[in-house]
Amino acid sequence: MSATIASTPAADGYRMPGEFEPHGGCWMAWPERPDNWRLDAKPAQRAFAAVAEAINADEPVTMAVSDAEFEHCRAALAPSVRVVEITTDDAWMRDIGPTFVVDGGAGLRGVDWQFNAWGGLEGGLYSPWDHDDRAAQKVLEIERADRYRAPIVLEGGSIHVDGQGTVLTTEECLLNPNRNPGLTRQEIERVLYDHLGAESVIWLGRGLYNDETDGHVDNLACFVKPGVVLLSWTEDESDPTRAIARDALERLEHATDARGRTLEVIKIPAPGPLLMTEEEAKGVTPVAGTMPRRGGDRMAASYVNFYPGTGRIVFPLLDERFDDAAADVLRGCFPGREIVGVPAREILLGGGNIHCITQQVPAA
Ligand code: KQY
Repeated sequence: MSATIASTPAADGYRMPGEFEPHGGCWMAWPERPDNWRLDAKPAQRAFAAVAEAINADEPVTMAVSDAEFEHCRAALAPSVRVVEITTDDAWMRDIGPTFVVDGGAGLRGVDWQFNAWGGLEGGLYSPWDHDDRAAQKVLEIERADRYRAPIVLEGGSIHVDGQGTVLTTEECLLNPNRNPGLTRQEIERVLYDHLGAESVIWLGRGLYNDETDGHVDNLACFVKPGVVLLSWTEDESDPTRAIARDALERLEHATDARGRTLEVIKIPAPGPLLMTEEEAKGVTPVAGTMPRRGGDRMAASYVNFYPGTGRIVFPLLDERFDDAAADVLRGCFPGREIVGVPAREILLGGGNIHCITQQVPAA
């Protein structure tokens, strides 16, 4: 049973914890749509299964899947991964799942944001998206967690929090007219405060170059603990991502968090540039109204797009030239946690990465 509550998490004493805090589990969704995942999604399914297994060794994973794919998905995953039927339009649980909030005791509830497929009919990635918009409510039913239906369009990948009152986000996404055109920056901040139990927003500018989400922060920067931000970084002056990263660094260096701290910024190398090959693009079945895939397209690749499990960090292996260096940075950020890399190019080809396809349930 999950009730819909008319108040807000902050009014009820709930807050979104930092993702680096302990978890009770993790949700994912099974990829299927052939207009986003090449070769009928078979390579992506293998990649999702590897991510699920890597996380499930540390904390319990639940996989949402359609009825059509149920048996195949069930057979592809270890019995200890829970598989449940939930219809979705694609497989981005970060963006369609609930943002869980806790009260510091046993209370666990969820914020169900409105979802419009990253921009609705103004540059969104597919239509319709109504199954995705109902997914968070279904997850909350299964978790027996009460639900707040938020008054704005927002995807989970567009925010990070430090769990101590600070939200990190980008102007490119949250102020984009294709999300909440009637709302001012201050009105959006108010909704974030009310629904995340926060008091302060640090606004970065643009997200990664060519990120089809309109610049989700989860590809650019994240908190690794209160007061410390990890930033995707390149020294390559010819890469358009360079100016984006420099602007983010400057904003972070001048920011203070909700507790009045200045931030320590740790840089993690960006992979690539990584381009989609002709063969990869050809494997996607084009459908009018969905994001076209072309050989040579620059992909928005980042090691910041990892899953911080309670005991292990599951991060994307993307580029042999940088994978080890990225692992070393993550090891320094999360002492005592195992650092586990999973091949993730097939997830990247669909437009996101490991953080985008996962949603943590905080320990309550
Ligand atoms: O990165 C994400 N959070 C979602 C990416 C969606 C891509 C759809 N093709």
